[in-house]
Formats: sequence, C-alpha cells, structure tokens
Amino acid sequence: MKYPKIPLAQSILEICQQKGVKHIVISPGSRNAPLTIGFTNNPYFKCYSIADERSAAFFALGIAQQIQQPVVVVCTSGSALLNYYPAFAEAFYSQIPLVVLSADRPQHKIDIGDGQTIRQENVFANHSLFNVNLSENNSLENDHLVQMALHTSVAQKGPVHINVPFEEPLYETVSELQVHPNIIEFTTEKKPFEIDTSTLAVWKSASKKLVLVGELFPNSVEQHYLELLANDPSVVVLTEKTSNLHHPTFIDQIDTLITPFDEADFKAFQPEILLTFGGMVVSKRIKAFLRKYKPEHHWHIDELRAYDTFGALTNHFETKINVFLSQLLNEDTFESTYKSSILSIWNDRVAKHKEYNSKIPFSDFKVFDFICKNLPKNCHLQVSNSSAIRYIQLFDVASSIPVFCNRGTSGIDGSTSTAIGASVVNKLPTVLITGDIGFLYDSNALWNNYIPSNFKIILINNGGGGIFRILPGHEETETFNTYFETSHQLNASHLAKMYGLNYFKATDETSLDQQFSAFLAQNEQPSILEIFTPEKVNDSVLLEFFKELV
Ligand SMILES: Cc1ncc(C[n+]2csc(CCOP(=O)(O)OP(=O)(O)O)c2C)c(N)n1
Repeated sequence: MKYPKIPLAQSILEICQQKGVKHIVISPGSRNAPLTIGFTNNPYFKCYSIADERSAAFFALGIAQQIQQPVVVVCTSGSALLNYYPAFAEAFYSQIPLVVLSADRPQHKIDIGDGQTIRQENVFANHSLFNVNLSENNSLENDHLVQMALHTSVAQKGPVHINVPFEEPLYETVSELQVHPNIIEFTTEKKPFEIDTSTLAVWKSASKKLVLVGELFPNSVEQHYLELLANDPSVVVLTEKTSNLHHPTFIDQIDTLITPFDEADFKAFQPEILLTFGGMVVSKRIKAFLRKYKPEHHWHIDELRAYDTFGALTNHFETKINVFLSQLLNEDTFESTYKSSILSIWNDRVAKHKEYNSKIPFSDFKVFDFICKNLPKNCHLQVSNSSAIRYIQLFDVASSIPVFCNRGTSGIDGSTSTAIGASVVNKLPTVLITGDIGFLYDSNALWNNYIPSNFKIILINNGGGGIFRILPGHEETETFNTYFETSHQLNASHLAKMYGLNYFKATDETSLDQQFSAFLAQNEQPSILEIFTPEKVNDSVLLEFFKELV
C-alpha cells in the first residue's frame, strides 16, 4: 500500500481507521495532499471528491445525519476551510458528528505574505465542540488530541475541528507505515439516572400535561412508552414531521390546531407541565404560545443539552428519553378532560382541512397536499427551508417515511447537498422537496458524482422566496420583490441538462398528476420535477386556510 511520507498524516489516517471512521469527503488542494493520498490509497475508506467545500461539508453532514457516526471532511488551506462554516454550524445545532480536517501551513508561515494562507486555528471556535491545532512533528500529544476530537464528536454529538500543519514536499509517498499511534479506549461513563419522588408526585397530580417533541431520529422512543402517553387522558402529545414519532392520537399539525385559538382557548390549553424532548421545534406559533402562557414546569429530557426555548425551563433531566419515560410512566391514568377536549377541537380541524383542500386553486398549498398524498411509502424525505418544511407540517405524511430538514440553523444553503449525502448511505430512495431559492443557492450540490439514480428532487418554483409573502410585513412593493422575495424568472431545466438529470415539469393539476407518476417511475437517472406555482396566489390560499379552520 502507498502511504504519505509525512508521519503526522500517517498517524491521522491510522487513527481514523482504527476508530472506525469510514466516510471521507475530500475537496481538492495541494496542502491537503498527504491526507488525500493516504485516504484514497487505503481501500478501507470510502472517499468522495467534491470540489465546492460548502457543498462538500453539507454532503458529509447528510451522511453523518443518517449513520450518526463521525464523517470527515478534508480541505486545503485558506478560504476553503471557511466554506465549511455553514454546515459546521448546522452540525453544532443539530448535534451531528462532523469532523473537519483542514490542512495548514506551519504557524511561522501565517501572516508573512504566503499565498492561500489565513488564520485557521480555532476558526470555528464559537460553534466547535473541540478544536485541535496539531504541531508539525508527529507526537504522542498529537495522537491523543486527534482521538479526543473524534471521541468528542460522538460523545458530545457535534462538530470538531482538527487543523493540521504540513510543510512541503507534500506529495511524497512510502510503502511502509512508519507510525503506530497509541490507540486510546475511551469509556463513556453512563450516569445512572433515578427520577426523584417529587417529580413523580408533580406528574401524578397534574391534570394538564403537554408533551412537545422536536426533531428526532426515527425509532428513538420505544412504542410502549408512546402507548402509555397516548392512553393518558391528562396528556396531549404534539409532534412535528421532523419528530419522526407517530401515534394516531398524537397531533402532528400544531399550527392547524392552535392558529385559530383565542385567549380563552389558549388559557384552557396552557399546560401545568410541559415535557419536551428532541431537538429544534419548527412551529413558531407553539413557541409564541408557550412563551406567553408559560407552563408551571418545563422539563426537558436530553443527555447533553437543554435549551430554555420558552423562558420556563425548570428541570433538565440528563438521561435518555426511554430511561426517563420508563421511570415516569406506568399504567395509572388520571381523570382529566385535557386530551379529550383538545382531540375534539382537533377532529373538527381535520374535517375543515379536508373541506378546504377540495375547493382551492392550484397553489403551493394544493401542491403540498398532492405530494404528501402521493409520495411513495418507502422513501426517505429531505425537506428544505423555509416554507417547504412549514407546509409539510400542515399535511399527513405516511408514518413509514422518515423526515429530515436542516433546522439547526434553518439555512437555505445546503439542503440539496445534505439530501444527496443522506441518499448515498440510505437504503430507502431519497426524495428532496425544496423551494426555488434554496435549490438555486445550492445548485453546486448537483456537481457530484455520487448521486444515486433513484434520487429525486421536487422543486416548487414559486418565483422567489415564497416564505416572505407569508411572513408578516409583506407589502407588494418593488423593494419587497427585489430584496425580500428575490423574485426571478429562472428554472431548473438547464441545470438538469448540465448535470445529466431527468427533468419533468408541471404547471397545473393535470400536468402534476401526469408528470408525478412518470417522475416516480423513472429510476435510471436522478430526476427533478419542477412545479411552477402562482407566486401571487400562494400566500392568500395559506392565510385563508387558517381563517377557515374556525
Ligand atoms: C443561508 C441563508 N440565507 C438566507 C436565509 C433567509 N431565508 C429563509 S427562507 C428564504 C427563501 C427561501 O425561498 P425558497 O427556497 O424559494 O423557498 P420558499 O420559501 O419559496 O418555499 C431565505 C432567503 C436563510 N435561511 N439561509
């Protein structure tokens, strides 16, 4: 086998292999040549070449999101590294183990006028769980730090940065490994958890308990506990599409339920206990409600972090969700009308929703209704920001379909790259639903040789950032069109042609119906279905929906 001659590079490669890191996403450059040569010459590693570092990092994020194991991105020195930042921040807030390996010049060559050189050390410090600045010579300390970084990305769930100085010559190789890093076995201490009797007493005595679930990996909670929650008349469970948690009595369309609420409804809905788990919550309305009508107790369950999202956090239970629920829940039920009264409102909303769907014109709303009804049951869904993920919340999605979205920072800068990364390691075919601005923003995602032939993009082209028409403050002015909506006449047909993707197009219900089945049936090449919706109709259809729910 061929190894890079530089011992520091050899050590890093050895450690990655011994620690089971498999997926390596490499962007081109010279300074990183020792790592690139090493990774690509070892068949143990699955290497990907992606030129655009912003896309490369989101692609890696998509892989790591699915396998929940560290994925390494490797780049050269200079601004290349800074292009990792959007995905790095997303990994931080979405708790995804992304490992950045950046090649650098030795420190004495920084800020002396050398080319392609910037201050790389600790450049992601604000969002990094662990920063390592290796020294040029191979050492025990370097080995230790690299392993600490990999370990931290898993144990603390998030991104880490390893900066590696290399001096020229960079391309020389040897046939024998010269280093044998000392591999450390990290033992993660499992903190025993025991629920205290006062918590149990509070839970038992409360008649209004609201469970709100944020972003969660599928199958994170045992079905038995979901049943116990579902059977308790004092418990209402609110989920989102990204919660990936399902039960017929859980309400998964939060905004549909609460948008029409008046003061009295909100007061009646105000919980005594708010129990939360999972990551980011999409619904702005539930946040506004709980910030105003604060629960007496807000308990959050997470082994690592608890955000005080509603300004009401009283307890952070640092344990696994299943462990906590196993100690909290039992077959006892309590007398309460909390759930039944909410479910009766909910059933009414469902009926009104159905009625509304049947009478509206072709629009984003109608299109999302169609897509959610017609998605294949055995796919994996990736959704972009921002109105796409909000629309999806308003419809039923089959429980067999896992849903993911970059909600850590809610960026529009990497949804397509993330979806492609996820599709590469996913057993299920991946479908991305995206808006036009997000799609155009990340069009370099398609500059990628690894897109599976059954990967599909549903692109909803409403001529700009449709979200801004929905948000308060929308006025039909030139300033709005130019600076908020960024209105345009572009379409994806040329990009599809350039990147060798099948292209389908729909402009109304009939063509959508016809094109959708053709789009799904075709698996020889990745495909785009671009659906053109009327820019100026979409917002009124959505706003009217909320009005007609009452
Ligand atoms: C990197 C980044 N820049 C800007 C924003 C602000 N932003 C949120 S949504 C959006 C427009 C999205 O438009 P599009 O992708 O067409 O989706 P639509 O809202 O029309 O569904 C923008 C610019 C962001 N979230 N991320």
